[in-house]
Amino acid sequence: MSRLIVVSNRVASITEGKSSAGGLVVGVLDALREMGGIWLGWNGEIETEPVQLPITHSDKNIDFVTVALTQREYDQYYRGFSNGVLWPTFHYRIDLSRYIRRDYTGYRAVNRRFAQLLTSSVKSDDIIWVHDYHLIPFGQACRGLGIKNKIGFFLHIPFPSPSVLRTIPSHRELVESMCAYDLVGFQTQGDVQAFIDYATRYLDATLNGNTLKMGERSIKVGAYPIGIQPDQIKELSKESRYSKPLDALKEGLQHRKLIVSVDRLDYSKGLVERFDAFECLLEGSPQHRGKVTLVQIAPPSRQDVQGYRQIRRQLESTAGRINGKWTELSWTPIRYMNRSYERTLLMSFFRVSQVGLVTPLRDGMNLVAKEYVASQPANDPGVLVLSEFAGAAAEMQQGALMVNPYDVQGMADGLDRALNMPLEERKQRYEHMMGVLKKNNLSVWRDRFLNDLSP
Ligand code: GDG
Repeated sequence: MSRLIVVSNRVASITEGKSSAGGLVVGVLDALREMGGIWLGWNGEIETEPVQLPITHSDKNIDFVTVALTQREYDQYYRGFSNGVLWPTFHYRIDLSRYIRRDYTGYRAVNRRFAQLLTSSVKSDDIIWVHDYHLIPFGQACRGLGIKNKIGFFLHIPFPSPSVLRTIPSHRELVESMCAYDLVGFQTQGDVQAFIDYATRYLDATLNGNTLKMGERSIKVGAYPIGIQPDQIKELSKESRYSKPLDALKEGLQHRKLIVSVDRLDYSKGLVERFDAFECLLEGSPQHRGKVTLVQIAPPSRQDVQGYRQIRRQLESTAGRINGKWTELSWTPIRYMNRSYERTLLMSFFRVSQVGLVTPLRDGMNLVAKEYVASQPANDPGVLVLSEFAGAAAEMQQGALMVNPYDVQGMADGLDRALNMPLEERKQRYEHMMGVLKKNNLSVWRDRFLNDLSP
């Protein structure tokens, strides 16, 4: 049987307990355990001297091969090009993209460096699975080193329409490099279509079924919506039911209704618009004043990238303004927390809430939307209010209340409807979404991708 080689920007530490690790990590680790293999990537450290040798440690049948980045590699590959150009552009925020040619050069160089790390350990029938936007040219770098194995690439974030993509000066080289893969997977059919549009229009590729032909090369493309492990999440959501933090949350609520939101603090997640929508609800529907609380958990991320500091300040001032205006002696409308919580606790917060509010301006998938639903009690489920621009919308639109995150009034109306939704309708919507989550779970995602890569 073939071994699996997983390549991603960050390699999860094996000390991460199963309950604290996110779904994706668990899914990839399970596949690696089953097939045996290697997980390769950055260890999260920055070294002052270029380090030549990777650090390898093994756990059962998995070798973890990790390297530190130099400060310059970090600045150019990670902070500069990946998070300063690709992330904003692929989320349609070209206003936040800062293209610097040497960052792009550094990005390619780190991709080559990672590929070189593989050359000594790759065996001829290994299957290579590359993850996400940090590593778009990794496959091409492998081909340049003579690696002929099956290599698949999965993009976790949206693939933008060609007119947006073309704002990145090196767009052509970037997408051409994706054609070194045997399979390129996206979260939604919309992303697949955007990729095909670009390849057929600007790279003279032709499409035959689900295969793009470009000169000598054939690339399979497809939508592989990432899933979760709904049964495990349900269990997690019950685990913390007698914990102190959950008690504290309930005590603070004093039987008020709870709307809960959880996102990395990122400008793509639509947090400001969401706070505005909550205020709009208070303004337009006085019956909710003093009766409902929005808990927003937003652990900071990428604080050394410009756009992230900006959104943090903007959110602080928006939350401060709204709370300043509406807070009463016994009620604070928005509880805004810049910190992370244990996974089990998050799921228990979901479970005791009446509404899960997930309103990104753009999102590849959004696993929080799926985790929210899986955490609900079947006999009294909360309502998911979901942005039509989350990848999850493609699968969940029949069960969730769909909103446009650019329409503040529309989101307020959605919240009002969710807070007043009768039990029967909530149950129907929940059952529908649970059906989808069980059918497209995390192992289905992984197995479909790996089977298509190496039938
Ligand atoms: C990218 C794409 C795509 C959040 N806060 C805490 C915490 N989380 C967990 C959530 C969830 C995960 O982090 C976030 O996943 P998302 O999918 O919502 O968003 P991104 O981080 O932007 O992920 C996205 C995903 O890749 C997978 O393909 O869906 O579109 O952008 O699992 O629960 N976990 C803990 N504490 C927190 O405070 N423990």
